[in-house]
Amino acid sequence: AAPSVSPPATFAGGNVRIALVRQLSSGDYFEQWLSGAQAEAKVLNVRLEVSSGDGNNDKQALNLEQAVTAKSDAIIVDHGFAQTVQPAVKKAVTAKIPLVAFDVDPGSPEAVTLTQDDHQIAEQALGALKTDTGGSGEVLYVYVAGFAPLDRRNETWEQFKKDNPGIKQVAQIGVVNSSTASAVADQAKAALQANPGIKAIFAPYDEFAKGAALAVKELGLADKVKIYGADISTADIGVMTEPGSPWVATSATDPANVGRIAVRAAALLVAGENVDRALTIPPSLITQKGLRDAGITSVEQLTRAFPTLTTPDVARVPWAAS
Ligand code: SR1
Repeated sequence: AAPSVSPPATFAGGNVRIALVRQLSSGDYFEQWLSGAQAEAKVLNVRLEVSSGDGNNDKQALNLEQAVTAKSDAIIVDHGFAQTVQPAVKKAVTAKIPLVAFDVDPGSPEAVTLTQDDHQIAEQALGALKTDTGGSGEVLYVYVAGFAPLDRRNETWEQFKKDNPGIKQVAQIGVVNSSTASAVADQAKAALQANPGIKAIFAPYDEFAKGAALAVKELGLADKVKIYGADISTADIGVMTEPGSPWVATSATDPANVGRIAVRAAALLVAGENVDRALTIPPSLITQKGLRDAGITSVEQLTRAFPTLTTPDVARVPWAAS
């Protein structure tokens, strides 16, 4: 649709600067998220100044302080640990720089928080696990504490185990670094060899699920052990749909859409527009069978099959075409 109003004068010269301060940048999820954010920045004629802590929380905090010192017009904080991010967020609030916090608790009510519905992500994946296992069996769980989305998914997992006493977590593994999938593959191999009764793996991050899939395939267990994950990318769709793949279900948003929303919310704040303080993006359950039956091979095709993965009304910018 055509825009309903003209852009505010501040946006005319392309000089609005939005700092995107990331904790992590490698992996399919983070790459797609960035491409969405960059595409939206282009549409809105704003400069997106991107930094990454590359997994180093102190470096991310420093980058955040630098964005404050540089008087960015708005800041998006993408992931991070509360204790390292919150002191710098306070400085941004004091400097009256509008801030959007994605997947990290900013600790300041002035900031807009953006999340995927992580409880629903875990519920959808675990619903599939329960259906397939009949609600009983040994499960390998992949988790690293401290990442807000993983912590929320963990809350759902803890409740799920209480509600389903037939489900037994026999091992927990997990690592987040610049080669998460291969590190998780090594850990998963060891856990599967030590626990031959495992029939399901709950791996609620696509790098975890990819690593688990590698381990299951290498051990020749794909008929016996199924994987329930989170997130989606074109590469993930390839892994899920390849012949004999053990990755049977994932619950996901479209990461590029979430990146777009972050930039829209930041731009609205720069323009002094109202933005809901908490933006939560709902996921969809994507199954191996659904992908194969529909012949879906890319995220582009997926978003056409699941129109709810695109949410143009969340943080809609009235002066941008949609
Ligand atoms: C290390 S945290 C990884 C998660 O962040 C995003 O919320 C993605 O959904 C991913 O699973």
